[in-house]
Order: sequence, then C-alpha cells, then structure tokens
Amino acid sequence: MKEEMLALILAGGQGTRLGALTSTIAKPAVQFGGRYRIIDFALSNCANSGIKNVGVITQYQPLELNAHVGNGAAWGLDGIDSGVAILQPYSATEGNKWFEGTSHAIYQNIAYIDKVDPEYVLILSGDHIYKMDYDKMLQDHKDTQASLTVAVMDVPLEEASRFGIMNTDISNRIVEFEEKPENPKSTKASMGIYIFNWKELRQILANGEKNQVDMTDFGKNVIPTYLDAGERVYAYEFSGYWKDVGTIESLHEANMSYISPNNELDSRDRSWKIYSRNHIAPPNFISETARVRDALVVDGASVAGNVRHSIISTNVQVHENAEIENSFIMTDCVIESGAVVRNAIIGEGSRIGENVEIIGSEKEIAVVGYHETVGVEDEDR
Ligand code: ADQ
Ligand code: ADP
Repeated sequence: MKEEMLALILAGGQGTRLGALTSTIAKPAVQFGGRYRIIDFALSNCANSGIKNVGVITQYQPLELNAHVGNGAAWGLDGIDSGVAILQPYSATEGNKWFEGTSHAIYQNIAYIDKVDPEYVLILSGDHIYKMDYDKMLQDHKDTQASLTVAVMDVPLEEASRFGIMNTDISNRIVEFEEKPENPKSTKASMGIYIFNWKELRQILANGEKNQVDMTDFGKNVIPTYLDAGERVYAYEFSGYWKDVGTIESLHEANMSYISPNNELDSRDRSWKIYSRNHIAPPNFISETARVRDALVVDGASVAGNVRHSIISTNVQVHENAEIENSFIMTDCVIESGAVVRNAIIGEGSRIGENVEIIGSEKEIAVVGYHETVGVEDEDR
C-alpha cells in the first residue's frame, strides 16, 4: 500500500509541568473544552486534511490515550485504506529501550513507517490546540522542492526562548536555526510540525545510529544536520490560533478563551469540525435554583448552583449554592453545596465537599487531580 503522506503524532512526553493532571494520563489525553481531549485537535486536523494513515507514538501513561483513540472511528480513520496505529515502545534485545527524544521515537518506528511506505511523513505534537490544513503545507513543501518544511509562527520576543527559533531568507528558506536559544535573535518560532521526504529522513536517522551521531531530537539534532548538509529547509508560515498547552496556566487560559462562541479558534466553524470519541449522556439539566452565565455546560451535567465563565463537562454535578467561577471542571466531578471553586481546574471524577474552597488566582491556577475527594466526611462516601 503506497501512501502519499503518513502523519505521526508524538504523544509520549511526560508533561511534568501539568502536575497532578498528568500523574495518570498522558498530556495529549488530558481533557479540553468540556468534551474533548487535547489530541482530538491533531487527529481532527489529519482527518480534515485528507490524511488516511496516522501513527500515534505513545510512551508515558498511555492507557487512557489508547482507549480514547481506539480504532480511530471517531475521526473516520477506520476505513479500508485508512487507519490509526498506536505505537508503543517495545523491549529491544539489549534491554528496555524507550524512546529518548522526538526523532529517536520516529527511528524506533521505522518498521511501521516502511510498511505504510509513504512519500512524505508529517510529524505532529499531540498537545497543541489549533486548526491547520496540512494539505496546504504539503503543497508548499512540494512547490519549494524542500527536503524539510517546518511550520512557523511569530511569537512574542519574551516567549521566544521556549521555541526553536529561525531566520529565513526572502524565499522563506531557513538559513539559521537554534533550539530554545537563551538570547533569541528573531521571533520566528518552530511549531514542532514538520514534513520530511521519508527516504531522506530514514537515511539520516539510520546514519546517525550507524555512526553513533546523536540524532535524538528534531530541534537539537535533525534540523541542524539538514542545514549543515545544505539541504533545502523551508518555513511554512501559519497565522491562526495555536496554543501549546504544556503548563497549567496555558491549559487554563486556552480553556477559558474557548468559552466564547467568537473565540479565536473559531470552534463553531462547521467547515473544520473537531471530532472526539462520543460519550452518550442525557441532556444537561439546569435547575430552578441555578444561575449560569457565560459558560459551556455539556451533556449529562446537572447544575443547581452558580456558574460563571466556566466549563462544566459531561456528567458534572453542581449542587445548590455551590459557586464556580473562571474554572474548568472536567467530566464526572461533583461540586457539593456551598463549595467555592474559582480560577481552578478540577480533574476528572473529583468530589469537592460541602463548603470547601478551591481558590486560585489568574497567575496561579488551583488544581485538583483525578478522582480526588476534598473535604468530604467519611460517612458520606
Ligand atoms: P518541545 O515542545 O519542547 O519543542 P518536546 O517536549 O521534546 O519538544 O516534544 C514535542 C512533542 O513530542 C511533545 O508532544 C511530546 O509529548 C512528544 N514527545 C517527546 N518525546 C517523546 C518520545 N520519546 N516519544 C513520544 N513522544 C514524545 C518542540 C521543538 C521546538 C518547537 C516546539 C513547539 O523542538 O523547536 O518550537 O516543539 O512547541
Ligand atoms: P464510553 O466510551 O462507553 O462512554 P467510558 O467508560 O470510557 O465509556 O466513559 C464513560 C464516561 O466517560 C462518562 O461518564 C463521561 O462522563 C466520561 N468521559 C471521559 N472522557 C470524556 C470526554 N473527553 N468527553 C466527555 N465525556 C468523557
């Protein structure tokens, strides 16, 4: 089976900066927007861009992610000529060899990629919130006859040192690239989204292994190697909404900005839908005592308390006199009477007891992990 472009989603990083929210769940499987998980954005972009085969490279806490992605049916990726493969690290003969970095993770999956036999590979991160047509990027890659195309965005100078930063010439050819520079000289940032000609990348990764040259990471090793070799490396400029939700604050901010129907992501755009595994739940119920403003309330929720500028996910209960403000409440939580939740993220299945206060600030968002019970008397459980 010959495929033009295979997408590989890197979904294995540990995500330590998300603290309690990634203690048992890989970052791409963390919930978003009341009905999604973060990886839905990359998977939906693939489906909407006409990509048929997607490999999801996992490593850390993959259980929830595997269950969520399943056979890919939710994204229409379960056809005769399409599919999603969950790629897990396996024990090599010399011991347990886990994926070390982004390009090493690709190297470990050469057998799978060869089986699909694509002309091009599209490398994506599983933890970005955005909508992007990868087919346009592929067109650009072909037009410039590039060996490698890197999607780029302009970022604020004070954030530039978190990214791969580059300089380009007038034709958008990358002439300089530095991974997370201390003193960035430009604001053109890599989005960690790459299109490679597979044969070439395969060769470079294999040579690295053979000659014991470090080829662990795309930003640190592979891109500089391409540039040193004089390969045609081009920038593909992206200008829409794009958010790397790697920290609690950025995850909170992305969720809060998602509430408005006129959000920057344009989440109600019907020409580019975001799909997810469908959990059927009864209609949400808003009781007579409830006061709900500026909020997303998802199926199965029942609200009797006060909710303002927040996301109430599937099957959440907000009891009478509970108050929720500027917060993201994940699925299956119970917020009991008199509890106050403000500037917070409450993880799946948690219970906030009567009159308990979970209060953060815009700068320091309060977090409750998964299936936690806060301040509930023993006899109530
Ligand atoms: P970072 O985001 O810092 O920079 P990194 O954390 O190494 O890159 O990983 C990117 C993605 O790959 C993440 O989704 C991560 O979870 C996943 N990942 C990492 N190691 C993995 C492994 N061994 N197996 C499977 N998945 C793995 C990168 C680029 C920068 C660019 C930013 C944009 O290096 O140049 O600016 O992305 O966000
Ligand atoms: P099913 O896939 O049949 O719904 P699960 O046991 O996986 O079965 O999940 C059911 C529960 O999962 C529901 O109570 C629902 O609240 C919750 N759930 C988990 N993740 C999500 C999500 N991302 N969006 C909506 N509901 C979710």
